[in-house]
Amino acid sequence: MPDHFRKEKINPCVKITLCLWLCLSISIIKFLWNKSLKLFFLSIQRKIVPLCHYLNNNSREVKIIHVDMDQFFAAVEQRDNPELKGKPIAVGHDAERGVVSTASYEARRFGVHSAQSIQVAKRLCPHLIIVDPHFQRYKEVSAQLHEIFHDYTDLIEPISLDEAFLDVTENKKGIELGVDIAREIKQRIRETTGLTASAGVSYCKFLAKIASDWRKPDGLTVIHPDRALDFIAQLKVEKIWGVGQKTAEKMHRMGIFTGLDLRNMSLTRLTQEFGKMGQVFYDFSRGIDNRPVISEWERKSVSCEQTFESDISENSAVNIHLYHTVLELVRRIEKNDFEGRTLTLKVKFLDFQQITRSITVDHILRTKDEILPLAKQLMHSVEFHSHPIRLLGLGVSNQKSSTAQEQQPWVELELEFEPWPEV
Ligand code: TTP
Ligand code: MG
Ligand code: MG
Repeated sequence: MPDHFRKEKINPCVKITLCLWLCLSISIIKFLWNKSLKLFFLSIQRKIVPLCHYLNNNSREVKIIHVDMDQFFAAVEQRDNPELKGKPIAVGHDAERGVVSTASYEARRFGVHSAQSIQVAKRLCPHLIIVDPHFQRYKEVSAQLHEIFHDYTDLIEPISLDEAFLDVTENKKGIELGVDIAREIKQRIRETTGLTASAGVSYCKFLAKIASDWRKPDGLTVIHPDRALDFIAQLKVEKIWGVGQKTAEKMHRMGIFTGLDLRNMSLTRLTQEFGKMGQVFYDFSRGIDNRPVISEWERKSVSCEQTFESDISENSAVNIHLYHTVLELVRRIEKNDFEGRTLTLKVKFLDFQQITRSITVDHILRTKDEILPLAKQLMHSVEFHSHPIRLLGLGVSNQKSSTAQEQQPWVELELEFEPWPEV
């Protein structure tokens, strides 16, 4: 046999060295992947995905309609009692601590608005007529609206009783233009309920919502993809989703007044100043909003959570934060018209260890006075003096009625907690 066909025996020492080298190289690649490459690819992905989605949205010509009823509770009251038509009315309980749910447009001219104290409203508008709310009627109208929406699409995301997003890209009637569907829906709402609605049409939720508010009452506004960037450029930042009073003031201090000013800010600066919302503002200012319309989205829970700048372990600090978390939770329960019977406390400690504690009662949890004592009771079971807290969350779930036997105090429960953006 010629020499070059002879198998060369590899020295066992060389074999072991090669194996060791291989293991070491794999470990180094794994380490690098975890530490930096992964972050690098993630950051690229964060930039590319919204862009692709945006382009994809445009090429598919997604059509989203946002419908919102005009002066909803007040309009129902004026419809059902013609004597109230054309008059300044506020819906709410005429009590010392009563709050305005909504005001008719006649009353809004005097500065009366939702969430204002009834007493203040009466001072602003001396002829104001206060009307008790009739929630059953508002719910009935809401059901009628949804019946109409379903004739066009099943991709409906209700936001509140008087408001919903509809994805009509593929609609049941095969109507090509979103604006034609919106016009038809408005017409049918008027015929069926005797009330007016405003609608906005665009290729994403953020713009459709702004559009429905653009020409209230009885408005219909379309923001075409080709016009979106110009439209956003002149938009006051206060109109942008997620920009509340505090954020708007901060933006003004940074010299940001319009969508164009926002677009001129770097992503780094926006995330430095606004945390997670920085990315959202960055995208919105470029007309990018890839949130889908989630059909018949039924909330299984309502929750909120807050991470503290410095960890807390003092009784007084924990009590104050618990109180504020309860207030935020109550606000969200009201906003979502949510009915749940189980309260869950979530606590994350300094070392990132996390626990949840839940308690179920036999009535629906709605008010601060109902929730705060339960939250304190749950907090009582948590040892935090030697174990400082970095995050506190509260959530309400369990919409089904529960009997006394079903009550399971102190059980652990997993809830998807929603972060609590500063708006
Ligand atoms: P909105 O749609 O915010 O307000 P609106 O329909 O009264 O007026 P607009 O024409 O500007 O849309 O809210 C819908 C209903 O939700 C409103 O009629 C009453 C209720 N609501 C409250 O109870 N409290 C509130 O703080 C708000 C904002 C609304
Ligand atoms: Mg409305
Ligand atoms: Mg609304």
